[in-house]
Amino acid sequence: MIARLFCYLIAVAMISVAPAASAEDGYDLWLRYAPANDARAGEITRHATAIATTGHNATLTAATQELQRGLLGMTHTTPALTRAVAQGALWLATPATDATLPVALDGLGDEGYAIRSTQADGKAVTLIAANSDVGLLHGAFHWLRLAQSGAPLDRLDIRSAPKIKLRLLNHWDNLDGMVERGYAGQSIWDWWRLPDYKGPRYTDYARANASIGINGTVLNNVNAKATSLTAPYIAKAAALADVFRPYGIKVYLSVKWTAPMELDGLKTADPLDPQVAAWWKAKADEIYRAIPDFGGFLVKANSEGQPGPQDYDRTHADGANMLAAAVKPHGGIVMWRAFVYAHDNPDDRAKQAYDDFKSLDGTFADNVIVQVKNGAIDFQPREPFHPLFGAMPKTPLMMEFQITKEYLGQSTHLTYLGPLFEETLDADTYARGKGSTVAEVIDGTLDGHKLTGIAGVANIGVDRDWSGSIFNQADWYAFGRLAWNPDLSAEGIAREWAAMTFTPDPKLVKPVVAMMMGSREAAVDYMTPLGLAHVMGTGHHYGPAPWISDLARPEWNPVYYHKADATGIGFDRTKSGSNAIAQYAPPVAKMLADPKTTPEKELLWFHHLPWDYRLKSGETLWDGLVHHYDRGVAYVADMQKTWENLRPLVDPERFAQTEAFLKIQHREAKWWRDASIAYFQSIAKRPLPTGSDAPAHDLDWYKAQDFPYAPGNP
Ligand code: GCW
Repeated sequence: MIARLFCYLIAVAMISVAPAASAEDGYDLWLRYAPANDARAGEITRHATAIATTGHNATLTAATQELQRGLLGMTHTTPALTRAVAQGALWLATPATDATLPVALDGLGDEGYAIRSTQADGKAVTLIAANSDVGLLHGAFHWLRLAQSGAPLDRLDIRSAPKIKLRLLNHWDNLDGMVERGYAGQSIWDWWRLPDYKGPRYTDYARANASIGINGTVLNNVNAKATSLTAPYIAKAAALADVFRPYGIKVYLSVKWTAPMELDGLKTADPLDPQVAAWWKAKADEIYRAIPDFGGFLVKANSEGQPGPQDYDRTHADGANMLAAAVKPHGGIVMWRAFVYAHDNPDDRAKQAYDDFKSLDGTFADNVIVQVKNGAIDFQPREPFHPLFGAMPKTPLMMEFQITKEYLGQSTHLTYLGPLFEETLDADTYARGKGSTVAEVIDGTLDGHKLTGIAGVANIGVDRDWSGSIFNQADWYAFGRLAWNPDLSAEGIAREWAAMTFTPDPKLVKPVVAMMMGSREAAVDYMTPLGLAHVMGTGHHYGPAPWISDLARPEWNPVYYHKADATGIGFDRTKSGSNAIAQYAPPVAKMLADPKTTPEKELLWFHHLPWDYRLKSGETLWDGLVHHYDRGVAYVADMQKTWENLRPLVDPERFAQTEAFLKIQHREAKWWRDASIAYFQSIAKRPLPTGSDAPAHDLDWYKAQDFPYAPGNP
């Protein structure tokens, strides 16, 4: 009896100390499928009494399994898979499985879908229809998004097709597991144990990406090693391609220009040398034997020390076209990066990519797409759109965004990138008159291109939460959603994400979205207000170091970018300076020629102005600068308060992570503010405006900070 009681007590104790089965560590991303309340669960169940489909293949299985997984999570019941439609069924169909469908599929391409509440055999059903199975998978994820976020499930009539063809992640993952500019731990590619061991995480990666419409992934760093093109590594990439294929995701590789020399002892990598071209053709053939749907190559050439065709007095187009010919017979493409600037070019770094590429317009092969960063320098908290957008009408240009936050607080700052992406996509290039947005350049509508693309440098690593923080997941999510449809709003995307990641309860969604929406501007305020840029610490880019001036190359030094001196601050890119503004279409150039018509948020990017220049607010530039820093810090303090109020609505683990990270962000925002003010004040020699506190330390203290082990630094 006593023994039995003892056992009972142990059992009770175990129950009370065992972690909740639903402990949240972020691994499930936005695919949590958390239990819905009774009313909502009933509603969801009524719209998914069964899953009807007659097709059979890995992609369809992925779709039906995802629906079953989602429904089990949300409603605690698993609908049966049936061949015949039942009342209330989710019906997945393509023209191949069902000759007559009560919905037109034209215009949906091979990745889009329609979702419609309709009748079949006299029964009310929700039809998910597409031209292809991958379209059905995307449709299934859309339906699950509606179900998870509390949206109505009846009277649906949705049609959706991607506006951009290539929607890719770029992994800057090295073969040794280190991720360049990665803040979420080591690479998720376990190269060592591939191809034999394909862990479950690869499938979850594919699910997450397919759920937001990403259809390709470049596995390795653009600072590439030739080794990734050897037979063992091709086999490893092929193993990953096998996992991703059912999810509609293709594999691509970054290549090192001198691979033919390094791997097979060729004497040159000259793109016009027939032996070099033959080597690449044979290499492409070898890759396609292992990966029949291989996507193609991504190339960083003649950039930051990487070799390239210019080493042989050839152009970027010569290089790109030679590689393009190698993959062309297999339907592959070449993505050639325009991120170039040279140590021996004394001209403004912001001008160099345009100067190198503009004249090559029209000379690229038809399976080459030029990949251009959103701005002309390098993923800064804010950059004006890159002048190449709109300037190469005969060449398809693809966008490169950085999802990993090299310059925006790395893993711990909550700085939602949706508004940054949106701002660039919505920017008007005026290239073919008013309304020629960057989005229209990259979705091909402006100049009639069919090959279109957008890439995001991934923020993914082996951390349980994938992205280094729960809120960084939103950047991955937003990138995918905007890649599918660049016209979506960053705010709407944040709403979807917050509802799925936490709860659809408006008591959470509203404040979380409000906090996210202003968070990037806050980072701009405390790091690089009014158009300042690239004042981060050398190498690791973590934290402020606007004083650095002693590095070998001028453009490695923050002082190069802000040009603060006794007379004022900012980079003169007008006629009196580098004249970078002339690279923009005339109406844009005209607007930027005058500080009064330049958007104030980009002021010091284009103009060097006196410290007492009057801002639109009436305050001096110096006072305004200080107020921006103040505002940035205050915003983070407000986010801390908002988050604290949400404690009852968020699970403890994810609450605690964000709480701790906001504390770090607040401390670092203050550090940014104080260090920047201490430094600029030593040059401007003006008092702080009334109400603004003096920096906590003197300038020397900030200069003495050192971060030898900051993550992500190659
Ligand atoms: O932003 C800079 C980074 C480098 C990166 C480079 C690039 C992969 O600091 O780490 O290298 O851009 O985009 O090529």
